[in-house]
Amino acid sequence: MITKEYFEKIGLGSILDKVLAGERLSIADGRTLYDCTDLTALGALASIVRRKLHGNKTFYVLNRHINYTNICINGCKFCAYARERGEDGSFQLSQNDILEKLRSAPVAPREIHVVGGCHPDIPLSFFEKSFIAVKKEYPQATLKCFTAVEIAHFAEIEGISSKEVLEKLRAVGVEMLPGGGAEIFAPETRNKICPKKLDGDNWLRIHEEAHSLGYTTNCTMLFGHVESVADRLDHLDQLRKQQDVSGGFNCFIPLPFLTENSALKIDNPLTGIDELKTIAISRLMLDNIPHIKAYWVMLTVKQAQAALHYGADDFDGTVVEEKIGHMAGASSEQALGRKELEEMILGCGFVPVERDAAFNEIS
Ligand code: V47
Ligand code: SF4
Repeated sequence: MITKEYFEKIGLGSILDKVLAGERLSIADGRTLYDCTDLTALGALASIVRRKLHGNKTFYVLNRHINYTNICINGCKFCAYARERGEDGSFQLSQNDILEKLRSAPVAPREIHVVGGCHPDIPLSFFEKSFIAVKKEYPQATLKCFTAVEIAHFAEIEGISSKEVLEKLRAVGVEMLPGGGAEIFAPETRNKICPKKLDGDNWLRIHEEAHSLGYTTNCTMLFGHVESVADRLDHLDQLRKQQDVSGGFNCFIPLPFLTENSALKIDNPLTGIDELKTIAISRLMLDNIPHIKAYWVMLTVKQAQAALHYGADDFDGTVVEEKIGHMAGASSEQALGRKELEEMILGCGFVPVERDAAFNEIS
């Protein structure tokens, strides 16, 4: 048991007081947490928040990822997934391919997570038609489709506003946006890793528009590349400020940068300790976002299990087939079954709870 005296001794006494009182931590507090070398103490602090919100529960969902194309015009420097049109390894799914992938899932998914590259000419109407067909076959599934980056891309190629894109997608049953594309908001750093991508202000604007139309959305941060600790804290601060205004973020996913197949080379790649530290600090800084996801695909299953003791309360789900992380060199499995997910969560001392896409518990 870590005592108040111990937190005082390691310089975290006032932060402990704030956490116990439910007060917002400042960016300076975030810096103090990053400077702390006692990982166990950070895990204990994050677990106070995690247990206050979710007790002993750890959530998972029966989901299916669909990556519809890897042809992309953005050329982000960290990305090992994207290809040029016609390049070896490029792919583009048809409506039938999408349906066949769903039919081949071992269990009917409750959440269908659709993301891909910014393809120069797949029209929005292709997705409108495809989603109508998907909803007809899987009415119980929530469609969680397209990052804000893809929404902006559709707006551009269709010559309409991002809000109109969101309205059209809502009309065919899309209810959630995944959190990808946020990367790191700080403009100078963002320019170094993804100069052509939608900027941070517009990423946040599109999520605000989605929230105003009744979507719930997720948010992410890609860390462990060329960003500084100040960039990470700025990113978390911008997310929680946006949440104060529009309130629709449900879950934050910290994404550790996988370097193996990436053209972006890093002198000091992330350690497992940096990963857990950032997960714990995310839980502590994001006081108004209910869930923190331990995304086992990028973290590895073992590190995702450890993350449950560092503030994470969600294990994502079955996934079934994933390309973005695996093309970058992820060593994790392609899919996990319900039983495996439950056993992994139980093995860490938590209670597995099946959820739907919106985190409603399924009894
Ligand atoms: O936006 C790309 C990241 C994201 C690499 O909302 C990389 O529930 C690490 O956002 N190393 C897509 N990360 C994945 C994503 C996501 C995943 C699971 C659940 C949810 C959700 C969202 O993957 C991209 C980018 O930030 N990414 N390349 C890489 N080499
Ligand atoms: Fe395209 Fe996304 Fe890869 Fe960037 S991260 S190149 S937007 S697929």
